[in-house]
Amino acid sequence: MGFKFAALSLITAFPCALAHGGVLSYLIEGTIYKGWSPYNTPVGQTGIERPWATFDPILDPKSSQLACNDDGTSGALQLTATVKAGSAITAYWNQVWPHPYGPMLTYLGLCPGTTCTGVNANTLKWFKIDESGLINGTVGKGYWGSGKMIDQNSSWTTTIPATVPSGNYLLRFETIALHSLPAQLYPECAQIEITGGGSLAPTAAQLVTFPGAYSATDPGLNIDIYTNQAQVSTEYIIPGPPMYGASVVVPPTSTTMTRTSTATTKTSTSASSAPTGSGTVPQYGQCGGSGYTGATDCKSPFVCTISNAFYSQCL
Ligand SMILES: *[C@@H]1O[C@H](CO)[C@@H](O)[C@H](O)[C@H]1NC(C)=O
Ligand SMILES: *[C@@H]1O[C@H](CO)[C@@H](O)[C@H](O)[C@H]1NC(C)=O
Ligand SMILES: [Cu+2]
Repeated sequence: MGFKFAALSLITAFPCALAHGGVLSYLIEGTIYKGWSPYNTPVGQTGIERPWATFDPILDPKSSQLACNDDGTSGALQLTATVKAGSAITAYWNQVWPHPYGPMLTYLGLCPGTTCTGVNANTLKWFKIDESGLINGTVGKGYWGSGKMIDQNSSWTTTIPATVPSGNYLLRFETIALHSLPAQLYPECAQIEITGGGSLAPTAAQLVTFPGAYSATDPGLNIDIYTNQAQVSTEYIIPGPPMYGASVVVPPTSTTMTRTSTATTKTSTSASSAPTGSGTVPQYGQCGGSGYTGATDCKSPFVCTISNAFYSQCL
């Protein structure tokens, strides 16, 4: 894919088929769950991941495959993992994931009824529970969520927010590669049942469909990382809706930022009286959260907003 682009040959040193892939397994509370193996026979395959057919990326953001890859329907021996709200899930991509430029995103879609098995992923409303875009440096030369994924043994760990209502969900991990245009989208889905959940439902603005959530003209997808401008720009807008849980607005001071664990259970949407405008963190950039030590002041007119205990962003 994309080998006609001159710049790509500098980055991709191995054949196309090896340069793509997807999520092959999951780790949930100490248990490893098999994903899907697209190049093995489907007969007898059993796991929590929805089946998918090839390592190739999806290049059309309006493709029906964007929900759970091709074809993303339940397998004959489909399993569902039980996960306690507030616990972590790690997804493992094929080693070594080759594309270090682009964001990581994780979504949940609530299934109607008592199981996701048989539910068409295109009918779900999805909300974003985790995202990582340009972490530092510039668009052209910086450190991205997907670079961090590679550094983490080609894996990504997402915490299911404790506030998410219990129920059956499709969990959609996605990595987007920006080394060529059009952008390469790599989504896969797993079936999980969340137990012990909270009562904070996503807002209408946080809910999207796949396809529907993205467009080829989104600034986070229609982006050329090889331009001169990209070598100096530090702004990147992650595609998709605002993050789930980002409804509590707090002043961007470090003392307030540490109070995230209590704030996430509130549903207040009252506007902050915090000053804005003097900061450096762009829209959707991280500005706080447990363990975060970077810049906390948002660019005008954005306000540092808690997503969860580990993440606040400028909205
Ligand atoms: C970017 O972040 C990574 C990981 O935190 C770090 O290793 C690297 O030194 C940072 N680079 C810059 C330019 O700050
Ligand atoms: C790295 O990922 C592989 C799966 O791709 C897994 O089997 C292995 O245990 C992981 N290694 C570590 C140190 O986590
Ligand atoms: Cu690839």
